[in-house]
This record gives sequence, structure tokens and C-alpha cells, in this order.
Amino acid sequence: MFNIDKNEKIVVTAALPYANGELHLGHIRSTYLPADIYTRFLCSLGYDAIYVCASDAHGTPILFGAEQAGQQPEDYVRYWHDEHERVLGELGVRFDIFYTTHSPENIELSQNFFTMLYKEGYIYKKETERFYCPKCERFLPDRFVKGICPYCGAEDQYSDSCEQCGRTYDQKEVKDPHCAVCGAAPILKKSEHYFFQLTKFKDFLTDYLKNNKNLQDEVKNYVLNWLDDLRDWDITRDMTWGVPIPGEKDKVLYVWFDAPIGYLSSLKKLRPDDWQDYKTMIHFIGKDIVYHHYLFWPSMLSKAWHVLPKAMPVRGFLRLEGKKFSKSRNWYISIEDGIKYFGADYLRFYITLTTPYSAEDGNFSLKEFQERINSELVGNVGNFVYRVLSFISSRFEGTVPEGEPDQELWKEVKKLTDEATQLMKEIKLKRALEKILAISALGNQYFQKNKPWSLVKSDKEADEQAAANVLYNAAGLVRTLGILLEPFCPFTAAELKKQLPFEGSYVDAGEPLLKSAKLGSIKPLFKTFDDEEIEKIRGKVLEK
Ligand code: B3M
Ligand code: ZN
Repeated sequence: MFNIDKNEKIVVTAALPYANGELHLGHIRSTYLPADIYTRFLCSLGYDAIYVCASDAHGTPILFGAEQAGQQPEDYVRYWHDEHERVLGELGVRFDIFYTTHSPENIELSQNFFTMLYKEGYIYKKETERFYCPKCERFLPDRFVKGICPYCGAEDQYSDSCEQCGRTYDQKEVKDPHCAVCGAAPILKKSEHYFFQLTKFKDFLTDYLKNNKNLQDEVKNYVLNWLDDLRDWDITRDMTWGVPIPGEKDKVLYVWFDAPIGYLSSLKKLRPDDWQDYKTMIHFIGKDIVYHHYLFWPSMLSKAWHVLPKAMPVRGFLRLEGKKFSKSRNWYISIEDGIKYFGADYLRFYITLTTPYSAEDGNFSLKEFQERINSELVGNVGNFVYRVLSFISSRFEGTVPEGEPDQELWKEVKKLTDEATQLMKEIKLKRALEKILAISALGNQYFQKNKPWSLVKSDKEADEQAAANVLYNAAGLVRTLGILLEPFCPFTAAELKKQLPFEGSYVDAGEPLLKSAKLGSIKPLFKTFDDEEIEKIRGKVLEK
């Protein structure tokens, strides 16, 4: 998998959430959480990596939502921007910036991209026909029209892309169209639109996709099939909410033109002096937006910018008790509720442990959550840490004793730590976490095998020193776990540091470097979930 040089400036992004309603656990599985874990890891290795995200503030869903809420779009998107920033922060997602696409920087940069591509002949103007509602007396872009998907026949789909099969299409292809506001059958009305000439990029895209070894093969092969059916892309909408098209009245850029530019404009906001030096771009996305990121975005960048995405990790959807998350069917767990009932680090742990680096869907099962937490997090990690620290607290006056590194133990710890680090570099976060759990299991075995509790009972000095050695090495392992787990469970890592002050990073996590430390107050890092509590939570989050 791809290597990144230490001197590269890295910008990690997560798909920009529409500023349109609360986020649920499905949203974090493919983007906000893996991107956060990966960026924290890169920083721990000493890379110049920043985590950029923003509200996706334009587009018809927002305008539709604002109108339904009786709000001005500006106020509507500001509210959801603040809500998303708050709740993702409470989940421990540490953005370096969470900006918005409705910003001066994004409007300017999007208009520059448009003008550049237009001047270079990759955007052309053409008269087209667009749906117009005779009753609402307005054009009906995208979300303002509903109908039947022309590809898979799914009903109740919007007129720009199908949520069922992921295909994007021209709104005129939609079957049985009707106005999403008043239900009237729309008429077709002439309108001058600008088109991005995606059909000119077949060779570039074939080359980019085939030669970029950092893109998942399963996704790449799927996208390569689309190259035989590229269509020029209508990037105009007859409305006023969005990035105004230069020289036009009441026409804005289609939201998917300005949204990915939001990655760059947010970066510029954060790093106005050296934003163009961040040439290693890694976009974390869900599989529903592969088309936009693997086709539209690289084509735009190839002519209007000096960098192409280095990697675009794609993860699949999250099901809830085997069924697709659905806000319309009230079958979802909001991030807010997830934090409230399960706990941020527990969620981060369980979702990562059940999310392979692939586009396959995953499942959130309350029963499995309980089992994994109780056995892996509490029974393995929590148990080991608490045994070691409470033993030091009671038998060594709360100070980690001096001791000799156990060479055999640390040889194995170093090997597992190096394996975990390499897996993290390859964004295989689930497998890296499994390695870290193996280190914790090794700690439990080491503690059990050396029985320090029997050593401290004897009056022999040698046994006293042997006990000190065991605790010195075991406490060193607790430090190792604190470092390695920080990207996954940042709140727990911070609490652990209060109990056992330690220094270090992924660079030296596999070494026995713990200096003699004075412990803070010791308490269990985690709690278990019993059957009764899980059923109570089920009632609250699923039968609400
Ligand atoms: N807002 C879709 C989504 O929320 C879209 C992503 C934009 S990333 C540039 O997943
Ligand atoms: Zn209407």
C-alpha cells in the first residue's frame, strides 16, 4: 500500500455532510471516524497531517429543507453546521477545520475553477430543457422533482441521482416525474445550461484510475466500467442558492461542482499561507459518492489544479440490526443518541472493529456491541490496565517501580506494534486494532504467568525485585496500549494518562520506555453492558 514521505504535507478530508438534518451512526462508519483515526495516527508518527471538513451548504436538498423549515438557507445551514461540528466533536472527531462551502473562499475558488475550465474549453453552454412547475412558477432542479429511477426502477428517487443504485442521470430521464413541493406534473421549459465535458476525460480517467495503486481494486474496477458510458455533466441549476455562475443571473453551479472544491477552500481558510503546499490529498468517502469523487473530481482537478487525490478510501454503508439505516422510516441511531447511550469511545471501538477496509456494508447489532465491548474492551484491555495499575497503587505505594525490560516480552510487543503501525499506514484500521488487542492479551498472559501477587508475599529480596520487574514491564505495556489506542479511543487515552502519566508516540510505542511514574487515582477505564441495559437502550433508540 502507498507510502508517504515524512516531508509531505498531507490533507485528510471526510465527505462534507449536507447541512441538512442530524447525522447518524451510518455517516461516521465510512468517513468521519476512519479519517479521524488515520489523521491522529499520522500526527502521532510526526507527519504534517491536517484533517479538513466542512458543511456541504448548497444544493436543492438544503433549499428544500430550509423552505420546509420556514428559514432562510443561510440561517438553516448555519444551524446544522454548528450542530454537526458539536456532535462530531463530542464523538472525538478532531477536525483542524470544519468550515462551510457557503464561504467567500469557496465561492471565489469555485468560480475560478469554472472560469478556467470554461476558457480551456472543458465547459460549454447549451440550450436545454428543464423541469418547470407551472403551479410553483419555478424551475425544479434535482431534489425538487421526484420520480422513478431510469436505471433500476426504484421509486421516489430524486431527479439527479438514485439512492438505490448510485447512478447519476439527466432529470429528463426520470420516469413519472412530479414536483416534490406541490405534486404537480412539471412541464419542460428551455434554459441555457453549462456542461462540463466529462466525455473528454476518458483517457485521463483510464490512466489515473489504472495507475493509482492507492485506490481499492474493488472500487476502481467498478468505476472503470462506467468509462464507456461517460456523459457531459450539467453543472447549472436555475436557482439562487449556491455559487453564482459568473456572468449569469439566477443560475448557480450544481452543488457537486462546488462541494469537492470545498476541500481546497477550507484548507485555504485554515492555512492561507501554505495551503497550496498540501499536495497529498486523501479523501475518505462512502460508496454512494464514488462516481463524483472518482470521475468528476479528478477530471476537474486535472485541468484546474496542480494536485490529484493520492487516495480515496471507500467504505460501505452501515445497517442497523440487519436493516438499512433510514431516516424516513425512523430506523437510525443519531450520533447524539449513540454517544448518550453507548459512549463515544465504545462506539468508535465497536464500529472500527466491525469495519474492514472495503466497500462492503456492515451491521450495527446491539447484541454484538455488548459482546465485543464486554469481552474485548473491558475483558481484555480494561482488565489488564486495571490489574496492573491497582497492583502498583496498593503494593508499590502508587509509584511504578524501576525494573529490567523483559527481552522476550518486548521482542513480541515490538513485532506486534510494528505490524499494527504498518496496517495503520495502509488504512487497515480494523486489522490494526486487532493487533493492538493482541498486545493487550499478551499483557494479560504475562501478568498471569509471572504472578507478582505471590512474589510480593515472600520475604526474599530477589522475589521483591522480581515483582518490581513484572510491574515495571506490565506498566510499560499499559503505556504502549495508551499510545496505540489513542487514535481509536481518544477519551480513554486521555483518562489513562491521568492514571499513568506517560510520554511517547507511535514512533516508540513498542519500546519499554516508561520512566518511574507516580500514579493518579486509579479507576476502571470502561464499564460493561449487561442484558438489561442493552434491552433498555434498544427500547430507547430503536423503538422510539
Ligand atoms: N454532501 C454527500 C454526503 O453527505 C455530499 C458529500 C460531499 S463531499 C465533497 O455524503
Ligand atoms: Zn410545484
